[in-house]
Amino acid sequence: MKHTNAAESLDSAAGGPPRHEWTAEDVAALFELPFPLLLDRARAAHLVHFPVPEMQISTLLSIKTGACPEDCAYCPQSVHFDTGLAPEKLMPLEAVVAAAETAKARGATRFCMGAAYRKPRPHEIARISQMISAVAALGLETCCTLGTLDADQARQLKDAGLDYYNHNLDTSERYYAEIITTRPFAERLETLAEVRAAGLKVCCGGIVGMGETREDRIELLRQLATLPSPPESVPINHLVRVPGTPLADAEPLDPIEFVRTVAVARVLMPASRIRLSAGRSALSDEAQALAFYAGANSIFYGEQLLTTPNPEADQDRALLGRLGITAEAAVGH
Ligand code: SAM
Ligand code: DTB
Ligand code: SF4
Repeated sequence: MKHTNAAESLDSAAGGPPRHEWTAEDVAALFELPFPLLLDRARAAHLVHFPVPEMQISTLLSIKTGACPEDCAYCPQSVHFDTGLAPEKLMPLEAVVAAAETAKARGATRFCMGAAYRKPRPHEIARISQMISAVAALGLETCCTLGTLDADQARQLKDAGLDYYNHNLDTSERYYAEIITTRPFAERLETLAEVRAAGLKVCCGGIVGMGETREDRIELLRQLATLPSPPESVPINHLVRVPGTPLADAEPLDPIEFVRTVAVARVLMPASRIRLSAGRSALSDEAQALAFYAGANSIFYGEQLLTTPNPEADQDRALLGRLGITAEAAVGH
């Protein structure tokens, strides 16, 4: 079969170095593989880098909520949409540390602090730097997502002890223009370059189920895999449809297509952690199990994402137990 051969000739799953020069045709050929063959390919890629069935567990905290000036059509925190969300100022240091201690006690190894900013201001960077240092001192990996950063800001966060910076491409460059008008796609690439230059690890992925086409998913994954270095962490979010946002009534993505997206991400970025990110509440245990088999090996753990619900921690513990997947041990600092 033509499409099978095309994809086979492109594989980095055989143990060779990850390749960065994927074309849209290459990526399309992977999507078009019969589902069992795609899973075989993803599984082979996965086992080269992750032979042990372990899940990396992150916990999210919204350290500054709502009233965001951006107009991201999916987001409950944008000031442009009435989602009934109560805005909250930047949290005090002690409250952030208390939340990080709880997350650690529950088994998280990474603590992600998210803020509804377009770009943080100097005094905000100073306060967040204190939070990063305090969370790192607990022995947790640290991650922040604060919007656009310039070179100085990225360096300040690095100096404070930040491990990862999350900044998503969200979707293809073409579809992006229909989803966000207040922040150009190119600015995202610039922020990612500054984050890399500062020596931070990159967490960068996107959202599916926003009414995009498969071509958009292909283009998103191609762009992620061909960044100058692939992101260490790749969150694949399934849109959480929030009433009041323009995407409240978006058609949910077929779970099989969702798993295909995870599997293709795994083949394209074999050494990265692929995170089954927002939207797990809408996926059955079986669909999640299939996504883990297809290469997802990181989740957000805890009842709340930033502003929307996530599966209960007990439910997740039970699911991982049923699947025989253990939690990755803390890395230590
Ligand atoms: N304001 C910063 C920014 O956008 O860069 C950081 C916080 S923002 C909430 C982080 C990411 O959350 C977004 O890039 C988007 O991918 C994801 N996100 C936001 N709302 C979502 C939703 N309803 N469903 C799925 N993912 C969502
Ligand atoms: C990411 O890719 N997903 C997380 C994290 N990065 C910051 C955020 C998901 C947010 C879901 C909507 C909410 O809870 O507000
Ligand atoms: Fe603001 Fe981030 Fe939400 Fe966009 S995704 S509206 S930048 S909080």
